[in-house]
Amino acid sequence: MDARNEMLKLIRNRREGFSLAQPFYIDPDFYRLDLELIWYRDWLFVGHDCEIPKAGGYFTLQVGDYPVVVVRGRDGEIRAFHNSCRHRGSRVCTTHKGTAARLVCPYHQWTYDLDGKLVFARHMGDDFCKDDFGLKPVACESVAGYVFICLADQPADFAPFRALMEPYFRPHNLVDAKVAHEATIIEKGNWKLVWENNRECYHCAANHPDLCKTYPEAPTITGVSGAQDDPEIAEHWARCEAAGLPSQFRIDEAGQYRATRAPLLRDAVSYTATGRRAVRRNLSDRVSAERIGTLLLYHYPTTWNHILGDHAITFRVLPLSATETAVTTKWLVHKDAVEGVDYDLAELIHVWTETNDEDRRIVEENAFGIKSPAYEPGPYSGIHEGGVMQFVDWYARFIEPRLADGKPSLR
Ligand code: 3BY
Ligand code: FES
Ligand code: FE
Repeated sequence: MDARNEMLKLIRNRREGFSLAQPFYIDPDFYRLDLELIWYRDWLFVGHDCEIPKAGGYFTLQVGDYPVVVVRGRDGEIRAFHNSCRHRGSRVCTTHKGTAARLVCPYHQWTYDLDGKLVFARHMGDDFCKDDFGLKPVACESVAGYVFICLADQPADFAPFRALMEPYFRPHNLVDAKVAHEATIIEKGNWKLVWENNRECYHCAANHPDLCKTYPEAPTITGVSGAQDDPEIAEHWARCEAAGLPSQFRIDEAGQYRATRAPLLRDAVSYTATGRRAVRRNLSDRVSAERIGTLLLYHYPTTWNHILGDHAITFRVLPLSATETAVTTKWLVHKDAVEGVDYDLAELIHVWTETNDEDRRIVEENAFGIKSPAYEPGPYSGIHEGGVMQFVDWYARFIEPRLADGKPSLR
């Protein structure tokens, strides 16, 4: 049976409330299907506007087989292109990030303007038409300081996500922030294991000693419910909303993204050992850091986020293979906050550097055990792992119709 039929069968026969069958976490053919049916079709968070504040600023990334470059044009617009030269296909931008007046291919120096137009190609003859060989565009949207791309020819409508997310994020002024630090770790586990781990705090008390000083392990915070089960959360939302900060739990119909604000323990302001702020200057001049807790956003399959009053921590997930996933974390502070004066970098990044490493170990042990021929799907906790079930349900519901839609997939 080919992988597509096998996957469809396993999705249709899966036991709800149980983890997925082994091939979803280890099989290279299932991984290709994830790439084709999810990663190459949906909106993906790639980075922040503030990372490329000036014309000519760019960053690159790799999504499966696709190298992509994201660049700010002279008109201030952020655009994305396939990072593959229209001459013979070389990668045009070869560094992780940079600044350039024009994008010059290192192979034979074909030169592209920041809007992708080919402006220079040496010795191509009189009948060569440069207009036919611009860089291929990739759909690109920017919302409240977050840049998303979509590799599909016909991307899904981005407007509903924008409408949900923007009011929550706009007050925090991330467009005007700066990245104080970024770190990428490779986790030896399938991207879905990274997400399953992220969507519960059942593991927190035993694994995250530093995070647990300020982040509540209550399933009402990480999971899918909220105020109806937890009066403290209801009170928190009411207070923040009265201060002009949208806070209630909102999730889209398909369950692909949600935003909500959550209180931290003992009114902590930041993820530090004491709960006191890590950055003296607030992220946004319009938002106090006191008693606003953390603004949580996830958008499957690429990002989860914590926005505090003094800084923000954003996460980007990119799959590398069936059994490897890159997680990039960025710590954002006010653009005028000064390291060593307004914040101590080691203190700022401590909790999430540790937490990420703790999560990496958990995910890798999970992946290790799942490889055993003795593995079989196990039951999620109805009390603590509602968020994980929600993720797996989203995945199954998202991929099933695309699998069923019949096109042959594997080369
Ligand atoms: O980053 C997070 O939000 C998740 C939630 C619980 C634990 N984990 C760190
Ligand atoms: Fe880019 Fe030749 S491949 S200039
Ligand atoms: Fe964790």
